[in-house]
Amino acid sequence: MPDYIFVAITYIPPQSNLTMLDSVLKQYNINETLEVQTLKGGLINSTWKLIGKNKQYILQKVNGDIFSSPTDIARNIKNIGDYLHLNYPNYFFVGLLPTINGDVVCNMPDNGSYRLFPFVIDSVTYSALNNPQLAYEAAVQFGRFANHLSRFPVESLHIPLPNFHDLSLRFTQFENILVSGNPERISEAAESIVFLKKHSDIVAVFEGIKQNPNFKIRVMHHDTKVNNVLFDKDNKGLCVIDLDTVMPGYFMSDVGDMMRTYLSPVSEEEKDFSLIEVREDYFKAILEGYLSEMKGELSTDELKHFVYAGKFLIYMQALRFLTDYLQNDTYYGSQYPGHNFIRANNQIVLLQKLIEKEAALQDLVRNY
Ligand code: GN1
Ligand code: MG
Repeated sequence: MPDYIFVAITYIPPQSNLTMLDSVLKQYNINETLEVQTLKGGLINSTWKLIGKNKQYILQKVNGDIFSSPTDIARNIKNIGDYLHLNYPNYFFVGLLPTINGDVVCNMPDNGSYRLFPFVIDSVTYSALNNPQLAYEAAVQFGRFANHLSRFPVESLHIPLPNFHDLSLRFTQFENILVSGNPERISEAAESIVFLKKHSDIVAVFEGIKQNPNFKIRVMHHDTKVNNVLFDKDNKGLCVIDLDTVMPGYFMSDVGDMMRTYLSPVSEEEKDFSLIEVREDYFKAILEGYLSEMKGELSTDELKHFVYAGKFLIYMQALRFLTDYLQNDTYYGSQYPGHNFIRANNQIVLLQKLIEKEAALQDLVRNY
């Protein structure tokens, strides 16, 4: 068994985890001594960076409670990678490494599914942005991803999470939990609940979009938060990562999550809501970056809803965090009491700030 040096972790992994790591890495024929770092940032899967003498890897355990078929997801990633490689040979895509059996996912009996990526040496990620140029670079990356896949057969994709960004369904789930959820938490959240109900016009607009043929169903990433872009040492965008949720969807999913995570100087984890802001220069950077790749693809109706995309996604994330709080944190988990309540209220403040600036941002789109 190779040696593992664990760093940057908050607990010593039990022997059973080491044995599991050993068995997984055998499947990839990796025998060298590795430094293992636990990467935090994603809320769903577990992620480690493995540092060997010459090679570095990203190992992930897919959360099987949420993703029922890691193999189908791996197939999506492979099919997209093959398509991009064929049609855009210079496009930088981080694909999955095969096991010794040639599989792109490593299913361990009774212990879930793992997968391995090469680590992109010298790449960096950010959880919040302090420079609009980074927002521009990230938006170019997601725009390019969508543009290059605009002729990919969208219906051939496996749908990992059915109705994932169906705002109508998210709203119904929220309404249902107000009946069946934790009663103390429901009383505690009364103000937030009133706010979210008051803004259900955002759902009504979505209902209209579903009926409008000018909104195209596209290959969307569905998780364009800023830590899903790799940058190089000079802060140039390198590529997009975390392709679990790539599936058919509307442009608002990708543009909206960029707005949700690039506009404010602080992330969804921030407890001091006075620090939440909507920065116009960052909006301009997203607009210019995304449209530099997607302008020819978006319809007039879609373009008119560019600002709406932010409202759509931030509102949905607030619903999802609050719903989870009211259902005792069964989806996102919680690292301290009230964690998902804080996250939900953080997103509510962000939505308020966006609505305050809506007219000004709409002008920026009009004048683009
Ligand atoms: C989850 O696990 P992660 O960080 O990639 C979630 C996204 C949310 C995000 C909020 C499958 O993404 O939809 O926007 O948390 N992914 C899933 O941070 O639910
Ligand atoms: Mg994700």
